[in-house]
Amino acid sequence: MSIGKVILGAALLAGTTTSALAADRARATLSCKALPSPEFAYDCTVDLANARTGAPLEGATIILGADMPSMPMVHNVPPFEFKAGDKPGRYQTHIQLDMYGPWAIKLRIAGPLRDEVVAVYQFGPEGSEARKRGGAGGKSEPQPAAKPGQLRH
Ligand SMILES: [Cu+2]
Repeated sequence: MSIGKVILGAALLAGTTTSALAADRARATLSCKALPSPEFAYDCTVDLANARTGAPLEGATIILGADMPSMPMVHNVPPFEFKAGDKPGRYQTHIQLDMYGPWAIKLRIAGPLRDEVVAVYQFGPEGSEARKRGGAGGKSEPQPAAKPGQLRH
């Protein structure tokens, strides 16, 4: 029994899996605007499309989860569900964070297709801004070191 055969088999399987998923991915564009009050509340819109065809995805369920990659286990933000917005493929919700800074936003999508999209956005007094992905887990971004007992909220 050759190791070569096993590796080839694994490579073929990986290739098949990748292309099958690629046909079914969603493209989600998130944009959040700060609400006048309360603090750290945002009105968020997602434009959802089939990544392969570009067609808007209607009738989807989208659940948003938020966490701070720089502060694991510190925040406990509940999930928020989007409702249909004012045009095909557009969804809308209000979310409540508890501080400004970089948030990893996870969108769990179900309905016409199933997908999970995660991206880091910088949330500030105006709204959200997509962050450029630098290496693994955004480690290239300078972050103030979080010392125990000195987390600022
Ligand atoms: Cu935090």
